[in-house]
Amino acid sequence: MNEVKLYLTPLLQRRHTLCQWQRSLHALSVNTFGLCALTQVVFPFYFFRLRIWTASKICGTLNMLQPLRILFRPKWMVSRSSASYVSRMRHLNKIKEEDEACRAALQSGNIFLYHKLAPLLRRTDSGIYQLPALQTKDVEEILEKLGEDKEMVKESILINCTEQNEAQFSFDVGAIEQAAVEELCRGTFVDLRKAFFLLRGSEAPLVARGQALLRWHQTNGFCSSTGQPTQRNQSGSQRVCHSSGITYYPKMSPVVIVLVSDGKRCLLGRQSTFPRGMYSALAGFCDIGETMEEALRREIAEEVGLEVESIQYSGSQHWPFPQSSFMVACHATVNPDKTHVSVDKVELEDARWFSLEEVQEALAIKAPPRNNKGEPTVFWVPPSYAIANRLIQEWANQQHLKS
Ligand SMILES: *[C@@H]1O[C@H](CO)[C@@H](O)[C@H](O)[C@H]1NC(C)=O
Ligand SMILES: CC(=O)N[C@H]1CO[C@H](CO)[C@@H](O)[C@@H]1O
Repeated sequence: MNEVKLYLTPLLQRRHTLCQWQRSLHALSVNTFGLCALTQVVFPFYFFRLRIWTASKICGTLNMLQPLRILFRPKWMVSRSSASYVSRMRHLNKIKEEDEACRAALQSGNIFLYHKLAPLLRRTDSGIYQLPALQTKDVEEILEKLGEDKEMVKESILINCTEQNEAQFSFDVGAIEQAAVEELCRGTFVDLRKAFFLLRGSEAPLVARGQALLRWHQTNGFCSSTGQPTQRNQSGSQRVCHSSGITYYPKMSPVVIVLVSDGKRCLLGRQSTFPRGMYSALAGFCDIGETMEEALRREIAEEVGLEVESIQYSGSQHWPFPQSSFMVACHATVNPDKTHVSVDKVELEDARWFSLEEVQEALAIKAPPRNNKGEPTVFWVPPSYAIANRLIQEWANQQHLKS
């Protein structure tokens, strides 16, 4: 079990990037398979990492060795906090799976309210927006005040649990008049895109996950095989059709997002639906049966007519717009002698190469520029909460180090 602790260390000791986190999970899942019970959360990453492993083979031995580095972490890095992470994940898994445990957790848990999928935000006196965590009994009281059945609160869906092991749920009050709930809760229901801009740090992934789960339940009420209604379990981690026996799990669509570089410049594109002046890394859905690397090469060939030479994995992110996507972010390079871009105008409005200076200027813009009529269009990139921003930032840092 010492080994297990060792692998968990990089995950818990410091605030690691998601990339490193997944790398750790990979080492954990490959090397301790059978030793420790892997949770449902780990499994998808296990398979996912195997694919990245393949990707790193393509890229060369350097990347391949990355998971191995974790094996050689010094002993002193083993921290006490690993126990609390494990117990937290086990607790979360228990309330996910066991209806009775989930009902009990709901009684003492926190609820985030949504109205037709728009989360409730509250503005503090200092002008900061927060995601108010309501107690279950408060929500029951609100329902009663508005003449609704307080038992409705049982429809809440488990999203996560806090570091203090308090369960967090999301609950959509879309059937009730919006203004009445807002008044009682001293908050406002805000469209998720706007909420993403207003919220800071860790609240954005939480609010996105809460919305994604609510949406999934709202759109998966019937079995696609028999047409019969499906029944959820208490936590909302699955829905079952009792006449066909099919179990449905919340889904994400895998999307690969890639920043292409020719060594000196990076390639950014825009769709006609993007806000004026905004360019981003190229992205596309993975086709069924494709590996991530295949999807990436195909998308770049299709969209801009370039052939990718090497791929490097950067990180991943759940992206709630327009629906749940699993964004896998990579850097890719092309041959500096073969950089002619031919844009597929059906997919993209424009795509072109940008210099480091241009990119640095765009990264310095912290809010969408006004771009009033008549003014020249300002080039800008997606905000920091989007993984595209992180790719662009990483590329700029790397270029900076090179020069
Ligand atoms: C879930 O909670 C843990 C802390 O218990 C946190 O580290 C993690 O980021 C949370 N996940 C989301 C999607 O908010
Ligand atoms: C009511 C219901 O369907 N509960 C199910 C919730 O999910 C667990 C497994 O994850 C099942 O064992 C329960 O029967």
